[in-house]
Amino acid sequence: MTFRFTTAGESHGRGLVAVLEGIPAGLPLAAERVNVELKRRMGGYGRGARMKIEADQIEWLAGVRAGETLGSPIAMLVWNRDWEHWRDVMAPEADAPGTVGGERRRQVTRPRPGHADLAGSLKYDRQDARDILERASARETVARVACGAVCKVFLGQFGVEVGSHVVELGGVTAKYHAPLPTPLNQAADASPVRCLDPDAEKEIVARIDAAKAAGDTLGGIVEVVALGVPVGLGSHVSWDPKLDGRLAQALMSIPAVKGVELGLGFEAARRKGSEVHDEILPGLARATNRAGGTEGGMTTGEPLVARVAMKPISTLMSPLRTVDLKTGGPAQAQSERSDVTAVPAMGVIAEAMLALVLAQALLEKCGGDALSETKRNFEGYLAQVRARTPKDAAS
Ligand code: EPS
Repeated sequence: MTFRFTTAGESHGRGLVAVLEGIPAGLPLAAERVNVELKRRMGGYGRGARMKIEADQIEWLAGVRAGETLGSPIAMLVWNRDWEHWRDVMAPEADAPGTVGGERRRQVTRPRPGHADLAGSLKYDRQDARDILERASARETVARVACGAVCKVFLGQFGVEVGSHVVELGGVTAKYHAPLPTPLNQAADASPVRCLDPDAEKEIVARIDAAKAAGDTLGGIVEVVALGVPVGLGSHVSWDPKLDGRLAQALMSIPAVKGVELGLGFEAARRKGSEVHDEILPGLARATNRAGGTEGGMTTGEPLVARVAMKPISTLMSPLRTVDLKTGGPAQAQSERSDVTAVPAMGVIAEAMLALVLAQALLEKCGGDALSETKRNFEGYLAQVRARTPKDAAS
């Protein structure tokens, strides 16, 4: 069975659609399990007024019956409440009310540096950059989080748990000591910026307030973690099934993300081999997890640990220089309502992307049209791995 997902929808359009294909039949699935993730994504100190308008919830369109998946594509719909205010601007009809001389209200012709506005307008030959930014908007990640939430429920059946926390925001670095609290998200979600260090949290909130007052925006770094991942997901045999590469692509595709590290990441390049590699102990456990849970493009059985760096949001209330595409003359970039930071929300999106990659890799390993079949295959594989573990593991 092919595993894939796709999304459709514009930020101020009618709504967002998510389609996820490849989840086996028989997975117990309730809308609340998805909605709880959508709610988490809407949170975080530093979000703008838009999140006060929306109340993201899914409607099932397909793929679920009587509280269980059917094995068919799962389709979910999230309406945009804000669409009511944008009906004329976003109307699909050519002659929508408010269209004067073919031009819509709220045109964007002064592209924001850092956003998709300019490259998209040129590539797609659009006069109004709204044709680009409506889809480039991070609003699309609602649909990703919906698909990721289904994958989290699926992974939960195999004892895999995904969480995240903010490790840096606006230049403030959080201090925390391993091991991470469990459940990680319960601890992280208790903080307005999803940070485990209360001192850093205070400083981050202050920096967000200062950035807002200055009309500026802030970026940061999130750590996303998967616990309970079995050894051997992904493969070394070719470039494209390598799990580390797939994780990097999935996480890098999140809007505004500019860097992804696994384990020590860039720091590994600065250390000697003896300070990087994770020694193998009796019982095949590891002394450390500097690799971040992958070796040779496969999971090691240790926690998967990725760090994801997000640049500051490109809509600035004190705008940067740009060019007006209508006149060709210098101008100030468009400044519209936006967020000061969305780093806490990005952690929730990173969890979704990680869950999507892991669910696909687990299904590649174990297959199964029905959850019962996937579970049988999973147990069989774990038994095979256990049989390879030396009997005197504890010594
Ligand atoms: C975004 C701008 C803001 C954000 C939006 C992403 O929206 P608006 O222009 O409607 O105020 O709130 O993010 C979301 C709507 C969301 O759900 O995350 C942008 O320009 O990318």
